[in-house]
Amino acid sequence: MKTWNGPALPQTPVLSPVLQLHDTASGTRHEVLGRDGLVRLYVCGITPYDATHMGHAATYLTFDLVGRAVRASGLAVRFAQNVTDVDDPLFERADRDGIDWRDLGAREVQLFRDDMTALRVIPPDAYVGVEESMPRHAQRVAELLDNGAAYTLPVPDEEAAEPGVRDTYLDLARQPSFGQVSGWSREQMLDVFAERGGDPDRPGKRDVLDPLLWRGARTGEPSWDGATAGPGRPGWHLECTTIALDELDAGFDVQGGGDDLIFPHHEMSAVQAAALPGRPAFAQTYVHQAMVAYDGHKMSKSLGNLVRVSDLRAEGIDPMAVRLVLLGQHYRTPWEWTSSLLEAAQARLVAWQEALPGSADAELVRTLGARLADDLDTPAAVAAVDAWVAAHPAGADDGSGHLVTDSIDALLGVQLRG
Ligand code: 5CA
Ligand code: ZN
Repeated sequence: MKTWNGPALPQTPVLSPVLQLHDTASGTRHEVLGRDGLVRLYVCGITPYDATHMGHAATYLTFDLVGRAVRASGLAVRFAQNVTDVDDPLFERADRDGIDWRDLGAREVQLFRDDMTALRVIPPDAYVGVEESMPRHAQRVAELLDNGAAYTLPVPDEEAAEPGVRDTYLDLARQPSFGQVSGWSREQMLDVFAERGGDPDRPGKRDVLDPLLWRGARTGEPSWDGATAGPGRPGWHLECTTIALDELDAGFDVQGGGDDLIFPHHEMSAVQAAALPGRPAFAQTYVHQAMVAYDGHKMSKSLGNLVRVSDLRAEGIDPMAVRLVLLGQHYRTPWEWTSSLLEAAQARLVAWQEALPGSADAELVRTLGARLADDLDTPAAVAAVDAWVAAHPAGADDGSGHLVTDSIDALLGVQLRG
C-alpha cells in the first residue's frame, strides 16, 4: 500500500546511547542493537473502519519514537506495518452504513495517512494490506497443514458458501512455546479470548484457545482462493505472522502495539511463526503501549468514546500540541485524555516556539537522547526542554546555530521552526 509522506529528519551530530526498551515477554529491559547496523521494527496497524483516535495516536507515536531513538543511536531502521483491511468489523460497519467495505477501508486508511502526516510520524518502509498479500497468507496455511501443525473442521452447512469448505486451526498442543510472549496463565487467557476475537465455543476445536488460521468461505462474506485450505480468508493473527516474517525476516528486533494486543494477538502471531517449517523466531522484544482512556473507559471504536485526531485537526488544533500531550505521558502508564491536557500542551508549544532557541547547546541534546534511550522517558525529555526554555527567555538566541530545535525535531518529532 501507499504510505504517507515522511517528515524531514534533521541530522543531529550528537549520538545518543543505545535504546533500552522494556520487553513484555521477559519482563526485563532489552538493548535494541539490531544486526549489521539495522534494527527491524514491526508495528501492528489499524483496522480501518473508523478514524484514528488518541489511543491509536499514542501507540503510533510511541513506535515513531522507537525509530527516532534508534536512528539517534547511529543505527538504521527497517519498519513494517500491516493494515487489517479484511476483517469482520469492516464488513459490519460497511453493512450498517450501506457502503462497500473496500471503500470504507480505503477512506479510513487515507484519513490515517493524513493524521500520521500531520503528527509527523515516520512512515513504514513496507505498509501491507491483507487483500494485497492474500496468496502469501494462503501459502502459510498450506505449510502449517503440510507439517501437521494445523487441523481443519467442516464449516456448518447452513453457513458454508459452498459444499466442503473448512476452517483451519493451529494445534496449540504441539507448540511448546505457547504462552511465552504474554506469560499469562490459562485462566487469564480464557478470560479475554472471546472478547478479543477468539471463538472458544466453536465445537470440535482440540483446544478452545486454538487460533483460527483460515476461515472457510461463508455465504455473504468475501472470500479468496486459499489453495489447500480452500476458499476463505486468513485469521487475524496470521496476517501479522506472515507480513512480519516476509518483510523483516525471522528474529526481527521489535514487535509493537497497544497492550490489548499482548494476548491473544501477539502471543498467537509468535506461536504461529514457531509452528512453521524451520521454526522461524518471531520478535526479540515485545513492546506495548498502555491504554489511553476517555470518559472513564478505554478509548475504542467499538465503545465510540473517541477523540479523533482528524476532528482536532478540523478544529484548527496544532498537531504539534497533540504530539506534546502524548509526549507528556510515559508509554507504559495508562492515562486519560482530557481537554486540560490539551490546553497545557498548547501553552507549552507556544512557550517553546517563543523561546525559539537558536542555540547549539549540546548538553541539552545529550539529555534528550539519554532520556529517550531510557525506555522512552518522554515526560523527562519534555521536562528537560521546559527547564531549558525557562532558563532562556523569549528571544534569546546565542547565534550558535539550530542544534537544539533540530534535535527537538529529530528526537521528539516536534517541529518548532516553520
Ligand atoms: N489491526 C489490529 C492490529 S493487527 C488492531 O488492533 N487495530 S486497531 O485499529 O484496533 O488498533 C490499532 C492499534 O492501536 C493497536 O496497536 C491497538 O493496540 C492500539 N490501540 C487501540 N486502542 C487504544 C487505546 N485506547 N490506547 C492505546 N492504544 C490503543
Ligand atoms: Zn497485528
